[in-house]
Amino acid sequence: WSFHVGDYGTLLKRFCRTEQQCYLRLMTDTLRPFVPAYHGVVQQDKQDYNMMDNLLTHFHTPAIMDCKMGSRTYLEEELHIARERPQPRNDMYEKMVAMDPEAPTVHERAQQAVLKTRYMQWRETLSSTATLGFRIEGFRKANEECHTNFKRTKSREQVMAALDKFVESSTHIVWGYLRQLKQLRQVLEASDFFRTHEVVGSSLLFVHDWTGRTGVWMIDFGKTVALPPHLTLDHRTPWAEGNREDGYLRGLDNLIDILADMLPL
Ligand code: 4IP
Ligand code: MN
Repeated sequence: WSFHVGDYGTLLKRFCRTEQQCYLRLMTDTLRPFVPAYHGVVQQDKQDYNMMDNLLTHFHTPAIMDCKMGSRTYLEEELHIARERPQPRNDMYEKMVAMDPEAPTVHERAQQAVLKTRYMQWRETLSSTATLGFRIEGFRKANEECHTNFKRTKSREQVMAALDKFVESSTHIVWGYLRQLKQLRQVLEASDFFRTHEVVGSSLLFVHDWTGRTGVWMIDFGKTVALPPHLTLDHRTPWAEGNREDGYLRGLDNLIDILADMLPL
């Protein structure tokens, strides 16, 4: 795994420069309350780590969920690389046929390999990413194993059913998440960091426990990159190659909508 629990309520995640740059900027942005506090780089057994707060510290046997945000899960940059130096991957081919033996094309079958962008796009359309702008990656309820079988959770109804399982039908918990997501949306819409970054492959981490406490944080900035000067995103405009739009806020709008529909009228 790429991270582990450090001392004094911290978390160590394998060093990634892109992610470090994001955390440094985020610590001075209005988004700061919605990301784990960043504490710099530490070395352990010759490996560098980004050190941040462990968000689970103040919860009691928490339930956690990871939602990958945005309608695109690979960078435009990765698309350029795939064209200039295509590197078909056997591991992704294997993951693909394991889920659907019919999915690869004749050509891909002959190569026993698929391009990363093709694999990522396929995963986007199989799940709710392409249509709703986010997908559930997995969740773990208190004292249970992880549930990660959401690769085909695609329709609004399927997503709502999965969310309802995660919160165990608690309207109190749904209220808590809804309030925090609406706050997050307001802050995102005014954030300099957000306006000036393509945010891809980033997740929202949902945490709640039996005391009724809830929390939502933005995590995973390994593919969140600064835009060229003078280019900004609204994160809602549909993607067309070159515009760098990621659909993040469209996903958040849909997530808020679905949670609101889970509450009694
Ligand atoms: C994974 O596919 C996830 O999309 C990873 O994203 C991604 O890493 C992997 O690409 C890809 O194989 P599955 O979820 O279908 O297994 P995440 O890290 O958010 O889980 P990147 O680095 O693109 O985020 P590779 O190239 O690391 O295999
Ligand atoms: Mn992730």
